[in-house]
Amino acid sequence: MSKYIDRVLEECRQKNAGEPEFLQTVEEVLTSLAPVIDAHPEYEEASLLERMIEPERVIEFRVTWLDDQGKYQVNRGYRVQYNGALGPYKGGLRFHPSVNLSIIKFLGFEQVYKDALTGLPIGGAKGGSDFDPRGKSDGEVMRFCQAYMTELYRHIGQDIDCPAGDLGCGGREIGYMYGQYRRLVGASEFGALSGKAVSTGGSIMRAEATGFGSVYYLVEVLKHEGETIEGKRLAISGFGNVAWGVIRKTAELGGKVVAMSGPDGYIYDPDGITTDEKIDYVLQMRASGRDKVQDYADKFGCEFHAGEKPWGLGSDKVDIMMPCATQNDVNMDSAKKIAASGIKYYIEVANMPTTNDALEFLKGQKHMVIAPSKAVNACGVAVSALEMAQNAERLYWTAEEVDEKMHAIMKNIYNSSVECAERYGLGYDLVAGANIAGFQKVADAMMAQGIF
Ligand code: 2IT
Repeated sequence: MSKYIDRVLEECRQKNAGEPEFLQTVEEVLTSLAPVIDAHPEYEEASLLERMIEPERVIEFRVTWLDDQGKYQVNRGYRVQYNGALGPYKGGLRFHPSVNLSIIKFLGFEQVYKDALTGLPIGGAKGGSDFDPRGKSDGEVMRFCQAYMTELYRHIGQDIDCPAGDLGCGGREIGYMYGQYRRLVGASEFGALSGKAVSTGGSIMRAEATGFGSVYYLVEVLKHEGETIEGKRLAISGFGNVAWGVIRKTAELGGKVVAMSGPDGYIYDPDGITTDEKIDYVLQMRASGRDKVQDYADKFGCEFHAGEKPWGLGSDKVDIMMPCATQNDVNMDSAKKIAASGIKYYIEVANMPTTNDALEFLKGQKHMVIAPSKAVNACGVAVSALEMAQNAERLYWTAEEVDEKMHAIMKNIYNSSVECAERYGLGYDLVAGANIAGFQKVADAMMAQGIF
């Protein structure tokens, strides 16, 4: 590996010792860039990697709100404006008790290269709070969102930074935040937030985009192997918005999700989650706030495996595994089970769902095809950028128009990843290919813009 990368990684470890998730993603991305760095000595002269791993700006703030008992509650808010070389900062807000600076920096770093892969004019950012939306009343969520935006509004704007949702932050939260933003700036500036309701400047298909786009990417992977999604059986983790999109699009294209997990275990439904009733029930389970996937097994009378993940299922039951929950869902133990199961396709969907050792191990399995989340899940942010475009021209596009663009963007991400890996002699390596394709776009823009 390039000495330059080694040196930058070592400095990064020293400077950010308490940030394991952030170090994990920096290591994963930088180690895959060796052939590009070797081919471009000018990057080292320009200290490009040192600049890329340092966020342009980190904003941390107090969020004080009143709960239903009239008590003051204090949370910590973040916005990391990571890299604006390609356009206004863009990326979601995560509301979850696990949120800390390491998690927001890891998500922000990933977002820079994901956003670059979409080919759209957006930089990368991420934000959020350690606020836990579970068990909160609607009024409490609204007051939290208003308090969060009361600080954040001065840092964002349609040409500056456009946040959207992530875990724990969906249409309802974006609506409350947009309302507060509009009151504070005194203008209808739709492009300052994406993931809005279609009635107030949102793009049709934004809610479906991440899950649908992941399946469009999967279709390209299968095509490369001379296969189609018809009849394929999927195991996924998670049952949030992204999982729901994967389930729906897979069913529409003739495949079926047969296993799905939550914090309590996983369900196995050999008939698949394919009917409208079952697919809608996934949404209801999420909205209930119970966080229990067992409810599905109880309702539809299928197997439930308490305390287990679906990664141990064999190739007699599953063809494709797609982690759709959260980071580090698949560790070395799970990866060994996945490799031993005989399944061929491991398609990451959630941001960084695989630990670095597990990812390396899976990449080493010659019978498997591995696809990385920053390419697979990029359609969510891509449709957010399309929402910004619609807002800028004060028009709404039809579902067909948006879907056509989604298809084209995902095909282009897949193709450019394949091309980049081949160009640097790496063969069919979708993981390194995506990192290189994203990196190259950001690197070109940064080099062109001079020192900053
Ligand atoms: O991880 C992601 O790409 C997102 N949370 C979506 C970001 C966005 O700006 O739509």
